[in-house]
Amino acid sequence: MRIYLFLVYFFFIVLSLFLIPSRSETCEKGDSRSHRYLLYDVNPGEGFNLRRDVFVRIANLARRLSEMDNWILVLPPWGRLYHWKHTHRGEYFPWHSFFDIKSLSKWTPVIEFEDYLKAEGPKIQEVYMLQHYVEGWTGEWVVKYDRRPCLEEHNFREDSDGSWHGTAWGTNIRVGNFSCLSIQGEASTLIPLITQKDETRTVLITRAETVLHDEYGGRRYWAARRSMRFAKHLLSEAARFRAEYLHSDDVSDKTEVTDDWRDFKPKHGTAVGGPYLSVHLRRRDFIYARGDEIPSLKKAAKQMKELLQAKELQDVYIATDAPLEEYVELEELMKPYNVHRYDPSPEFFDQWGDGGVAIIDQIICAHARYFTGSYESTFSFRIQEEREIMGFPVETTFNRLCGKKAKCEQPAKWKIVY
Ligand code: GFB
Repeated sequence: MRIYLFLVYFFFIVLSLFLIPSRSETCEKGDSRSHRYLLYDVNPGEGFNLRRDVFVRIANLARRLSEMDNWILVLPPWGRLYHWKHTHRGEYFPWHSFFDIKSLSKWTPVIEFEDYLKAEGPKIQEVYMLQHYVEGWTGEWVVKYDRRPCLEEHNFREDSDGSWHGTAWGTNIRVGNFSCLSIQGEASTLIPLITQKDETRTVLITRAETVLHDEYGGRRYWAARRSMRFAKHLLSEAARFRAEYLHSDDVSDKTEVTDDWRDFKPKHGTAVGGPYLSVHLRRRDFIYARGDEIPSLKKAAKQMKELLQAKELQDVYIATDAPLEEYVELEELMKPYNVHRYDPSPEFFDQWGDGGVAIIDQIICAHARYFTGSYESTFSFRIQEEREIMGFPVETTFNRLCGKKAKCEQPAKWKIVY
């Protein structure tokens, strides 16, 4: 009898293992009303690659929230940025235009803004616009935030019933509460505020660049960064160019990656790179903003030639925002070496815009045997990170062109950690 009871008990235990869904299954298949959404935005004046850095900060906040409850990060569409002169006002690129959404979701659950609108409609319960303290940092560093009068203009207006309305990424939205928040702290400093009311399911943080990284250069920083893989259509267009003009492919360059970034942890020195030098030469506003640190075209060409000679290479790929006439001048100065740049077809440009071209430039620079960038450019920093992720020797990555200043400090080596 005892044996019989034991067998019945055992049968029910095994059955329950099959019938009770796992936590991840309940999250994925759960009613969307049980989801909570974190939206964020960045100061309109910030460029593409600082925005990518802010994503890492907020992805790590979202990850912490998703460990506590069913939070999903909503990806802010890419509109016309200051440098994106070919992108029309009112035109928005969803994240899958540039990045691999599945890959991002392996770090923290994400959805596009258009899918948020489908799930929730054009409304958000709480909007916080972040700002610094008007009095600046006083005394020693303490982590804090306070609701304060707004220091800057914003596009949210209060209605007679105490609710608000405004626009987000070209969509009119209704807002429950809007407030300005002076903050001194990291992204996770916002957790108590975001989670303070159980009934709050949708929160938008604007000016998200105001908060710092929780651990810049740490494991979580790199995990979020590694999840930021480029969209496959951009990777294959860059691969086509590399094969056609630079004798470069992932097998011979030793830059093959696994499908899932979580399994990919190469050692420094694994990647070799294609037989070309790559250069990110930032021009335009940098000539005024970082004058002494940005070389003249002549000085840039001299440094590139020295590198080509030292590395015994014949080809240089130049990623630059320089106007065409400057690039033509550079080609002349670089003779007899072969100079390459990515010149998008009108179809490519129509479909993926300035952002698509910037990413193709970054992918090609990231796969070179040796890379050198521009002083304090976030465009160059993201290329350096890409090379760290692929396992290039450190000395082939953290380099920059020198300007007219005699002292030319090379970039800090932010090495990958797993
Ligand atoms: O990416 P980003 O923030 O880097 O801004 P910085 C530079 C923008 O210029 C990119 C274009 O998004 C591109 O649209 N750009 C720059 C390039 N270099 C290249 C290139 O090699 N190829 C292509 N295709 N496009 C910050 C600005 O720039 O510099 C700030 O974001 C401010 O607004 C600051 O101006 C001084 O960090 O280089």
